[in-house]
Amino acid sequence: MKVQVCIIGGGPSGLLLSQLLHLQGIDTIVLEKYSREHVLARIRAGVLEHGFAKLMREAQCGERMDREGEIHHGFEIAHDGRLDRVDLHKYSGGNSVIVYGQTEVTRDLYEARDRLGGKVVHNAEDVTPHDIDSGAPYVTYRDGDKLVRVDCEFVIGADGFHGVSRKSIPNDVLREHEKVYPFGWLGILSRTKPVSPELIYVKHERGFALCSLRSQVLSRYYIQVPLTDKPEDWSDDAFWIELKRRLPADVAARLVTGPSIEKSIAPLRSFVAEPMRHGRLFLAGDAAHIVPPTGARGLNSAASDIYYLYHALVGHYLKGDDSGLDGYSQKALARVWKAQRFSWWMTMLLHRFPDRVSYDDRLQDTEMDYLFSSETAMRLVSENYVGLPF
Ligand code: FAS
Ligand code: PHB
Repeated sequence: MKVQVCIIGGGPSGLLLSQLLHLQGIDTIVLEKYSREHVLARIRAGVLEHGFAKLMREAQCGERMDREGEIHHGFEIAHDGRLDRVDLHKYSGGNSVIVYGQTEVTRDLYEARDRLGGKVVHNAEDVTPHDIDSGAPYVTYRDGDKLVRVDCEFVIGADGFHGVSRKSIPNDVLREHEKVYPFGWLGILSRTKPVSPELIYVKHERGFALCSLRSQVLSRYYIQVPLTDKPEDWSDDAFWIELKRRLPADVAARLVTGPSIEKSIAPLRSFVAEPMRHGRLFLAGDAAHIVPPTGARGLNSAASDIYYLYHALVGHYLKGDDSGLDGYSQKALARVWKAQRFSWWMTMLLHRFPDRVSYDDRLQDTEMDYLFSSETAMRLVSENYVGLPF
């Protein structure tokens, strides 16, 4: 089989790029390790930057997002028993975010690929890129006992943190930068009315918490837990009791609790792999970078990679211009590192670090005081949260 662009990974990054390129007449195939059901069973991101939403609309996948997603003009931070609001709309020059789950984004992308007759292969085993530093790369995968070869001109590694693509870059070329945080997020999904119309990030002496949502009947909550905890260590009741202890009293009093329909613990890490290109292989999304979810930058960092790759490949195929491809890694990393910085800053501001000293506590208090007493600080947080320009 021969295509122009072979995309490894059928998550949001791979699907969005495949859809955008297809609409420009560029032939792609997506090779996904798991079944569609498996991919769609994942509960992940919840907040979309306005740039991501724009890209979904350009990919003809934004209709349900615009119908069912919620536009949020701000969020709140609970600290020292009180709530303060970050007015995103006012301090970002009129921008906002859309609250719409990654699961639904991925579902919309799969359905759009189906509508266009896009080639998406599920249960592709042992996907392996070959000759990526030649002009004729190819990718093999196993379909049961059959070995399939896909000849292509470019390979896109959109296969997430645990994928094969990043590992295909030679060790003497690849540089990895990582910071692992000494705690995780225990998250639950419950068919309950959200405690607040906007997100509430919580800084508390017992640990971080987050009140989020997927709709007005589906709530998403998180609490910071030690890395040694497992989801089965936490009954629903124990989770609700702990969440209430971290919320301001008036918020806790109106919290609607109910059975969890999903419960998981996500470790927190900051990670960047450089460069994001080697020969004809280009990395995008979690294959190249990971952020702690505190700043809601994970999925949104993938969006700018896809935007740059989309325009670079259109430049190559439709205009004979390779400047986008040649400049991709540097341009993508410049924005990736800004998202890393913001996610690290939000994580340092809001979490209780096991090895903290009193100086750290006072620094957190000072950061919080500065944020809510300075319009400049508010603009800085707002422009990062709604998404820096692509
Ligand atoms: P993905 O990991 O989503 O997709 C990669 C795809 O490649 C997967 O479908 C995988 O099955 C496939 N794959 C892997 N190896 C393969 C191989 N060898 N061959 C073929 N296919 C292969 N971000 C936020 O903004 N907010 C959050 O709250 C948040 N929570 C998260 C919770 C968890 C547990 C995780 C893991 C991530 C979370 N993220 C969050 C980040 C997440 O949303 C990612 O940024 C987003 O999934 C990135 O999308 P992709 O780059 O497509 O990677
Ligand atoms: C979520 O709704 O899952 C979510 C929202 C904002 C974050 C992290 C997670 O910063």
